[in-house]
Amino acid sequence: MTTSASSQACQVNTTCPYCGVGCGVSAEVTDNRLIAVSGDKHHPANQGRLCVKGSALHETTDLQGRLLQPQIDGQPVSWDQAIDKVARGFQETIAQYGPDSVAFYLSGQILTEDYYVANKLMKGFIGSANVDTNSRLCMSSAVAAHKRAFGADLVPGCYEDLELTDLLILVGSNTAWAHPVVYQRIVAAKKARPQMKIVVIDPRQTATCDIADLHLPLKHGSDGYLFTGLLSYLAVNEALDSSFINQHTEGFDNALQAASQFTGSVAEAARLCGLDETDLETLYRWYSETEKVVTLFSQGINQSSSGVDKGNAIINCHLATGKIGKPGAAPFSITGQPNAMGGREVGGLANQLAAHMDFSDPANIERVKAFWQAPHIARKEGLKAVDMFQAVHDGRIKAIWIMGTNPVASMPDADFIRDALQRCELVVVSDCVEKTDTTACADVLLPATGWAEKDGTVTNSERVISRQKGFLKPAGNSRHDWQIICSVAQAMGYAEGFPFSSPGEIFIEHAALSGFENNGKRFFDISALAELSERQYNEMTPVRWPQVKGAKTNPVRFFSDGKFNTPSGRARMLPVEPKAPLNQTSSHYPLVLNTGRIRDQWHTMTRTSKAIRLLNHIDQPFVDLSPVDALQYGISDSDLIEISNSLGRCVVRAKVTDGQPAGSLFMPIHWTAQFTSRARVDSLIASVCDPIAGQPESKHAPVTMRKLNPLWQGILITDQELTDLPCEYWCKVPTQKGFRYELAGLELPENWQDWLGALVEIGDDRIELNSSAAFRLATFADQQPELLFFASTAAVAKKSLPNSAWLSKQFDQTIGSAAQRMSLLAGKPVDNNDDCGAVICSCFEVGENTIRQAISQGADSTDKLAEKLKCGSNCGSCLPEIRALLT
Ligand SMILES: Nc1nc2c(c(=O)[nH]1)N[C@H]1C(S)=C(S)[C@@H](COP(=O)(O)OP(=O)(O)OC[C@H]3O[C@@H](n4cnc5c(=O)[nH]c(N)nc54)[C@H](O)[C@@H]3O)O[C@H]1N2
Ligand SMILES: Nc1nc2c(c(=O)[nH]1)N[C@H]1C(S)=C(S)[C@@H](COP(=O)(O)OP(=O)(O)OC[C@H]3O[C@@H](n4cnc5c(=O)[nH]c(N)nc54)[C@H](O)[C@@H]3O)O[C@H]1N2
Ligand code: SF4
Ligand SMILES: [Mo]
Repeated sequence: MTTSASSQACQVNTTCPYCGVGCGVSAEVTDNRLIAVSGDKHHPANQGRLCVKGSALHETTDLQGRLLQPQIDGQPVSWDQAIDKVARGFQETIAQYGPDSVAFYLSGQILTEDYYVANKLMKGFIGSANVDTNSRLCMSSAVAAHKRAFGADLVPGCYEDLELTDLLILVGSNTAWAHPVVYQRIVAAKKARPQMKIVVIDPRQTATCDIADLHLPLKHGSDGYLFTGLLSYLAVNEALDSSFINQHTEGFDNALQAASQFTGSVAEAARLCGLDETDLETLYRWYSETEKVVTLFSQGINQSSSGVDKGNAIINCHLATGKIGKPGAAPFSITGQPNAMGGREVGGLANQLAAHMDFSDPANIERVKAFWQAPHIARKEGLKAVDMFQAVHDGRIKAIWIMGTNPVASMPDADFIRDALQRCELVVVSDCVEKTDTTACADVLLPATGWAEKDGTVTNSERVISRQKGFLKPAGNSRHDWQIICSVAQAMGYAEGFPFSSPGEIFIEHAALSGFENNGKRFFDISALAELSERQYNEMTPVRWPQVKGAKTNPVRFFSDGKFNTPSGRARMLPVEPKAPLNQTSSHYPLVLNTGRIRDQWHTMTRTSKAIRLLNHIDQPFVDLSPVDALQYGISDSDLIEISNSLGRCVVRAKVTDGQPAGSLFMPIHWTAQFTSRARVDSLIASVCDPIAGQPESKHAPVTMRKLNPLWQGILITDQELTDLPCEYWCKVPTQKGFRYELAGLELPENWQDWLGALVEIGDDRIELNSSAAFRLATFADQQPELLFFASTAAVAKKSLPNSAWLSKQFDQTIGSAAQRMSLLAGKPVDNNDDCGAVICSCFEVGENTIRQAISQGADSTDKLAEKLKCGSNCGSCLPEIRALLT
């Protein structure tokens, strides 16, 4: 931390709390306020870059909506009361029903130190392994594939490999939107070495395809066939590395036999994947001809009922060709959350014990027990997320503590999850936000400090451990997650195991455990960091593990020496029998629903929705569908669409796009009941899981759709935060000074004013316009708009409703003159050039119309557009869309 002489201003180096790229952030702080952020030039992950979400961090740290005080049954209480309630609740449940009647459900977004104490409390002191995390929904297939192949959950490579490689295969990963800074690094590498080939494997044509030499839009869930097909091809075409196979692997024959049995020829593999044979052969040929290959995979692989096998099918190909452990050559599972890796290192999954030790070896259990001096060590695996909530639903688990995750929105069969929590005797939720779909089900709410307030470490996708720094005071009465857990542990009588007074003390114990009786047996070893003083911990710069005590050097890449973390030291190749997704389409549910992320929002939007400009890019829940399906179902752009199956029903806007294959829909995961009437996408996802990993098949749900025919549509802008509006569709969009609600109804209100009056107070200083087809009303206080309401019957809505972005701007302005008032009521800008269109570049708020205009005036490249409008020149996330406009 460097403090300037003049005031309280200082610069703090910390880490971004969003994705697993793990970018270093320089925060400029003055008087306990975060003024600005920039990329940390010295951080190895981003070298100064930030994406649009990272660049907007300083717009998300205000206290609006924060949970600031503990609550029991909705009433504010003191910390002592809250801790006592949780500790007694857990103790009494355990006393009556045993340790497996309680559970913790954690998150890849809490810090390593938080994770460590939660895991220690449950597995060493309560005596159950019912600790699972949202990483189950995210990384557990990759974890299991790593353990099967390498003997431990090890990511062999690092980001540099993505730049050094000659063939980069991005499979089931929309890197451009989900890992934007890694994507920027890839774009720069491709620019410097255009001969480097990039292949995207994804049923949809995503923004990531923008830089691809080849896009393979395979059939949903068919990746297993693609990679067993590749292994067969490599064998047939003599592209194997026999000496690597012989010296460093086992199981090759079985793996190849299975591959040949299911996908013996390119033609067969192409047929099973629904791909053009020539295209598939191109990929196979490139793979066999290229020494340096990286296969980067993400949720399109992991979130599958056979995700572990898919991971191993990918790894098999790298092992069979020796393309691993070398610069520019590796299978690369990229992590989603900022600290899913840290959680995995701690052992915070129900089938792990601690520090890369699991329950399969009794010696592990004794070792951890001795190290922790644990009074009640867990001796068997606990319940994985889906099974855990099933047990909550049927009453086997009676008390659950949820920390840093929003399962009522993000778990499959989300309505069942809500139901489970409503039945549960004791639901404790730690969150930094007061109102979420999950906090709504809590008996006890514990206010956690948020990013900028909390202190500890996170590990990113390339095994780099970085410090997150608490540079703002804890908001209200919030406390750090590790502190809350330690207080509960102490109140349960376990003070001796939880004596920690700082995250540094916890980290040092975690580091020591990783080295305890290790002697090279466990590759996860950060024992050198157990020597850090409190000061060194606080000043720690990013460091990649392993960090073995006494080692002269620590490897950047694993397996460079051909040694794996298995008993034989060899990597295991697995026989993979590819499988289709478990739930198939039918005549009732003929469409496949695919789900995932958008560029500017983070998960359930509790934080990113605070940065207004992040809602400029996409502000409402939507479904992407192909022009073919649009025609067949009679759907046009922005129509209101109902997507449903036997589990649930969602209502969203249609987006017709060429990038979407026929028969397949795509919905974002972000919108919850806090933001819209009905778009929790997980209410449509069945809880079918991979049998080994327990990871749900979140990318594949058979559904049907129909167009809804609203009788009216409207826009309401007010400073009041509303939910459950009385109409078929509403969507809340935070604006600078209030909230805009996009509305649509299937029934026409008898009287607009009454309808509105039931929701909000209507002031006296008002202007209005009332006709049979439209109703408009604006109220003012001191020349400031207080309420804006525009509603029209469907027949005229398209023409008569004003542009939402323009109307939002009016709400934030002084409307002084009569002319301005009339223009507002007319719903039209005085100057028509005011409409810049949908925002493309969120960093500089540049709209589509502005960009189109500049293009027509001769700015015919992204560089020229950047020079003229600055668009695309900061984080670069919007470059794919700008390029699309240029063509
Ligand atoms: N902006 C933003 N970034 C994020 C997040 C966020 O919420 N917002 N979340 C973070 C987290 S936790 C995670 S886990 C990562 C996820 O990062 P990604 O996995 O890259 O993101 P997703 O959008 O979930 O899915 C990736 C792609 O998988 C494709 N896919 C679906 N089915 C299949 C299939 O059968 N085969 C193949 N090959 N592809 C398929 C989808 O079409 C989608 O384009 O993103 C992280 N980054
Ligand atoms: N259909 C479908 N479902 C999916 C996915 C998909 O692709 N498709 N993706 C899955 C994946 S990969 C993931 S990772 C999950 C993500 O899903 P969730 O984890 O449920 O989503 P978040 O919104 O990140 O939830 C984090 C919560 O923790 C709070 N929080 C933030 N920081 C802290 C903190 O420091 N301490 C505490 N105590 N609370 C904090 C936030 O306010 C928020 O309420 O969704 C999964 N669900
Ligand atoms: S890529 Fe963006 S969201 Fe991910 S860590 Fe970097 S700045 Fe944060
Ligand atoms: Mo994730």
